[in-house]
Amino acid sequence: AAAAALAISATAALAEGETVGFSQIGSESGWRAAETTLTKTQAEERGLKLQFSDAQQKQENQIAAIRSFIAQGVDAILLAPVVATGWDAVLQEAKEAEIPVVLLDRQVDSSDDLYLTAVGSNLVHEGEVAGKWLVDSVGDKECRVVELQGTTGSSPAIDRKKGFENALAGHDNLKIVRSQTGDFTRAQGKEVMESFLQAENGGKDICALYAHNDDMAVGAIQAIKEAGLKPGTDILVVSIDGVPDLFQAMANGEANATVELTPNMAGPAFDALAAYWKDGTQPAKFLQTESKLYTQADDPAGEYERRKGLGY
Ligand code: GZL
Ligand code: ZN
Repeated sequence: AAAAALAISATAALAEGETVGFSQIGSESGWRAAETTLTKTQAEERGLKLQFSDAQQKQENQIAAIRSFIAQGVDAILLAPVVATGWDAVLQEAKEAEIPVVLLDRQVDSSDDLYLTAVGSNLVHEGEVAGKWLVDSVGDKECRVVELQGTTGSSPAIDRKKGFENALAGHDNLKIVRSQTGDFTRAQGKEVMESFLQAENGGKDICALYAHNDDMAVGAIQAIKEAGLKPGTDILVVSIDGVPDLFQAMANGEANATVELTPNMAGPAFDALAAYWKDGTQPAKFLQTESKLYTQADDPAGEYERRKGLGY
């Protein structure tokens, strides 16, 4: 009986001390940095050992990291996939090694039997919420819209574009006149916005900017100010993530709306893994997180304070 008890406690201990490999995209945005921080702190709190890999936005680095996690024999893999395609082979290798994979914040086009579950927002819906806010804000006024897209080929860039266009459908007074990737970064958001401003009569012909994330919007706000225009009034600014600096801009009247994306994707992921490790529980294939609209009417200064220091 004593030996059996010892064996059980050893198993329990193993469940506590699981090792998880995390293939993170990089640190392209404040939101991504917060996701990384929250994942590390939650792994610690749960007594999990986290092997962290920063892919610097390169899919080949993510694939190499996953292969090394498989070779190490980790107990699970977290993957935030930089783009949506090209994962079948490596996910098949993880499946054959019987290592569960959980997707964070972006989707893949692989069949869902190649991963345990995916944690993330409804990316199309986020674009719809942003678009609906703009449609409601401009009414029947003619509105030439410029769009800063996320990383080319990533599921957020594809889906947030689709959702925004869904919302504008039927409102012909709103037209997306320019659309280009800013790769989810402030620097490129600023650079591409500068080219939009030049191409649109110094920005006088631009009514609104839709940015697929707040970091590109913050960069674009800088460009709009340097062009001598007022972001938030001359050019409306709507984006997605809900990072502190966007709330700061909103409090200054320089941004108008953002759709919040929780950086806590690891919580639901670790919960699903704990249940799976315990008794093989199969979670739903998609664990959807909330998408909440914030505007200047929603105490942006308070929202800034609440989020500051959460690792953004
Ligand atoms: C969306 C996530 C996006 C964020 C960006 O789920 O993948 O990646 O919106 C980040 O800030 O670069
Ligand atoms: Zn919707």
